[in-house]
Amino acid sequence: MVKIKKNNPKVAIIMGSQSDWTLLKKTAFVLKSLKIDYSYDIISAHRTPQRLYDFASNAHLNSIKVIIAGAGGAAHLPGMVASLTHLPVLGVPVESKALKGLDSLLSIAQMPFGIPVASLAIGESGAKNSALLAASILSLNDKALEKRLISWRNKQTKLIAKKPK
Ligand code: RP5
Repeated sequence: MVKIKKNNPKVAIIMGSQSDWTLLKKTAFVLKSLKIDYSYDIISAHRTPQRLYDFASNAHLNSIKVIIAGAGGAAHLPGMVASLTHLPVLGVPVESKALKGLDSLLSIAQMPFGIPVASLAIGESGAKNSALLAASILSLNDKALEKRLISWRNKQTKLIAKKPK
């Protein structure tokens, strides 16, 4: 059973394999920069199906409000988790060796009607944007976070030069 951490994180980052952590760490970094608590666990749709079931069916009973699920190849993790919870599931397609993540993207994006997964871009942009999207969702009910998110966005805008060097 995946234990939800004692600081009552609102975001759960889950990933199909240890090998996904290099990418999903970037999600964690953005969440941290916005002062959002998160848990992070390896849950494989294929190798640990019971762990997946336990986590997904109990997530709403814990503090979790948004689930970020990263997986590569036959990336069934986000969809299977979404099938077991009504919480929003954000899917991050990990770049695979054989097909550069196109397989991951299609596995995550092509969900049947009734069980939605919000699919992000393949790789780093998707991983980082999943954290920003989670922040947007949480900020609907959290004014302090909303302020931090707006300030993050403003800082980003200021960093963009008007002319290329
Ligand atoms: C998927 O298979 C994982 O999400 C990972 O992206 C991919 C490869 O896993 P490993 O063989 O590196 O464990 O389940």
